[in-house]
Amino acid sequence: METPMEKEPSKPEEELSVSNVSLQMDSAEGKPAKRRVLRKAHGQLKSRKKAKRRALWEFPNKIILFTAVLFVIAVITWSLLWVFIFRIENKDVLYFVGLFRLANVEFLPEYRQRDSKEFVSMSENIQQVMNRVYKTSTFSKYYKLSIVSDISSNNNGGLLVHFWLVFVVPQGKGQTFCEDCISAILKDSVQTSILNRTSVGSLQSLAVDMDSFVLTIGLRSDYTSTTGTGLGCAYDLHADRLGQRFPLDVSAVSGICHIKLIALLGHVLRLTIVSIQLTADNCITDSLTLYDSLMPIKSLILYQICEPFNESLMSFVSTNNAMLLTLKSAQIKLLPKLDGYFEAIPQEQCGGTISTTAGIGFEGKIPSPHYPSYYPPKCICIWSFQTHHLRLGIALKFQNYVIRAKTISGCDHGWWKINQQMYCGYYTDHQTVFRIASPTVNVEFHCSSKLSQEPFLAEYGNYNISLPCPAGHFQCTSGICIQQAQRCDGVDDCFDGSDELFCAIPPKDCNASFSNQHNSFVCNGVNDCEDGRDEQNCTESVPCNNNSFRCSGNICIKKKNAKCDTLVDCPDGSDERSCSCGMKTTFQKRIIGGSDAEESEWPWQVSLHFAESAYCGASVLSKEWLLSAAHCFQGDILSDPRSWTAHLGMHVQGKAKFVTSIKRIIVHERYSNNFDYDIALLQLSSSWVDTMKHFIQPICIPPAAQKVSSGSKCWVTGWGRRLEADTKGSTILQKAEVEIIDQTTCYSTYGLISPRMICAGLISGKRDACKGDSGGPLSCQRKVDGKWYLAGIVSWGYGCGRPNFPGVYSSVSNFASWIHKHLPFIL
Ligand code: 4AZ
Repeated sequence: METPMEKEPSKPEEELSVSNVSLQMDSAEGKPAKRRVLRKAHGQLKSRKKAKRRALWEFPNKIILFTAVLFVIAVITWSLLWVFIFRIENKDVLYFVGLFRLANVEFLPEYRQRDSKEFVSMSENIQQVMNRVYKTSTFSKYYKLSIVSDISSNNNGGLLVHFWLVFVVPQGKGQTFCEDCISAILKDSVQTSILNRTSVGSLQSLAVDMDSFVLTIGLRSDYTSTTGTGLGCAYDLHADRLGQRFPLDVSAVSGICHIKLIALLGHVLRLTIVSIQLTADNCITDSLTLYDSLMPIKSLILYQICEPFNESLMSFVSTNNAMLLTLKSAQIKLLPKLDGYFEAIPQEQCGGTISTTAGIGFEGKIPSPHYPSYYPPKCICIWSFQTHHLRLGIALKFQNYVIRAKTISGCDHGWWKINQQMYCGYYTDHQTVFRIASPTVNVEFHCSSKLSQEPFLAEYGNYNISLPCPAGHFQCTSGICIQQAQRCDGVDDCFDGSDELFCAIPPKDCNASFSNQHNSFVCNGVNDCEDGRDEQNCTESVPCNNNSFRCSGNICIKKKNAKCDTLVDCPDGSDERSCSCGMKTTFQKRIIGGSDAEESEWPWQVSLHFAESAYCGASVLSKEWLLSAAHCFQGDILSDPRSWTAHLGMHVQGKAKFVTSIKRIIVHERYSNNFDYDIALLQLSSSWVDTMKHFIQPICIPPAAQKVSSGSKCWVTGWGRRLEADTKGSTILQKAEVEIIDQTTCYSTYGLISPRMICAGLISGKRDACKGDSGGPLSCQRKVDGKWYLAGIVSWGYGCGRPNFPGVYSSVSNFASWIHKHLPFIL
């Protein structure tokens, strides 16, 4: 290797390039060479050094040096940024909020003041105990602090301690911090008292009521405003006099308002909402949430309102002497406004002993707890009835509720124990009668939902056990009695379809006069005659009677079945307002890793047959429209609507209650064979009619802003293959509960996940959609109103039920405006 020092000094440009300098200095093998150079160039060294220094500052070297300096500065800045900013941002802060009851401490009014010495000393004591517990736990290195945010009185004695726990965890480690794990640590530290075998344990010297312990994950915004560490609007309001209504007129001044309501000790709170203005259509950014505690504890939500209303009063009752309202809004210009009042009311005992009179008929009423308010969770009412004769039983008549035998799926709207038999309660849109054929009847009602529930009022009375309905009457499945003449007249007089079952429908005669023909034919919203004569003259104003429909504004139109037939018949459109979706009817008599569905359990499920074979699934949106996956109709042959039939109200494959051909297929204009925009609307050639409503129901379309959160549970249904290796689909409709998987995890599996796709399944595999399920529904139930909505459409996936490869669905909320553009009347 030739070294630069061996070159003539007369060529300084070559010699003094930066690379040459570095070669001279760094080369270990260059040592003998260096010596040689030193020997050779001995007398020239001084002058060369000078030349070198001069040359170093010449223009090209200046640039190189400048670049090197810049590079060093950039490296240092990056390291500092990484240490001080990114490393901090790569951490998540998790907030947990909870409460427990201290049984051995009496409440002092001073505890209401956070700066009082009583509050400070009690909270410091509790915080120290919690610090000790979490600092010695497996989560010690993530534990940051605990804060006692409130100490309040409690109707059952002792006091309630409300607290926050804060953990700082590296990003992605959050999953290990489940609510149950964090609460188990504190609970385990409380040694259950063995001596008196009560559920009171001791946390150091504090007697903690273990049954009172609740803890859930909380929001940062709630943490900052309830601990006074951030901005936000907060009120503490007291109902400290009985029989007085305290007005509530709140406008949120910033994104979130916390309003604590506290009643006189020994009483509960009733909040009445007169009106509420909320602007957006999703519960995350805009909502009024009522909590059954002083802190925003998720598991103690009583009710959540996410839409504006000012039509009728709604009132809610707490189970203790406190309630928290949070009013949230994303809007800056239009702040939410709440108008109502609250009051302290006595705790109510429901139930009683009732001896009926000798006569037949309804004679009294039993209400839900705190009627007409929404009834709170955790209640038991026991009524004991005694009739005067062995031949008389007890009948209970409800306007909006039905009692049915308990099934394996839980009772979410109250459960009933009637003469040792278990039943579930459900809300309906019609009257029902429940009869107990015994002169001695014991009725227990248990509130079973965590949320407040709509009130009910049951009328009770005697009935003749051997003749439940008067002579000349028919007993519907709903229990109500209708006149025999109303059977098989094409009108659902029972409201459950039972009077129209097993009826021979007279042939339709398009040439005869329509005045005395069967009701399911004339003015039913479907053109049964080719020229549509059966649907003409249906909407003219007529006198209101049994054969007309009453629009709002007291106008009656000739078309009897105008309500919710997706055709606007009333001049003011009132016949198409408040139509239901996402409701499972009361008339209820493969998928991988699923089980057989019950008949009518998924009334929006459709099987699409191509050339007479089951090919895809779909969901009912209205009497005339279905929603499915675009890829089912890919290519010239599959895109021809004439090759398809839709099978609705079906349980066993091939045995549908209603079959029709397809009139039109609307595939999303951006669908291009890669599963993105995998959505299509199908128009039916003929509509299903109201008498089928017990088997066929539309599902709700989620609003654009309603995103289904990861971890929530939904159901996928279909007649597709039950195993990846199967060669044909299932005969009975299958259902499987699947979990929504977060977008990042799914993306890390597939990579190809667009914002219009959501993933669901189990990380362990096993529960999934498979071939033949495509186009079918991923149905989720909304907590607020119990309605079912279509979160996804079965689209694709790698195999079926494989571990780490969840099913991929089209995210329906992303297509809300596309669907509404085509079907403006859909809910
Ligand atoms: C299909 O071919 C299909 N595991 C649907 C869903 C999935 C796989 C295949 C997801 O219809």
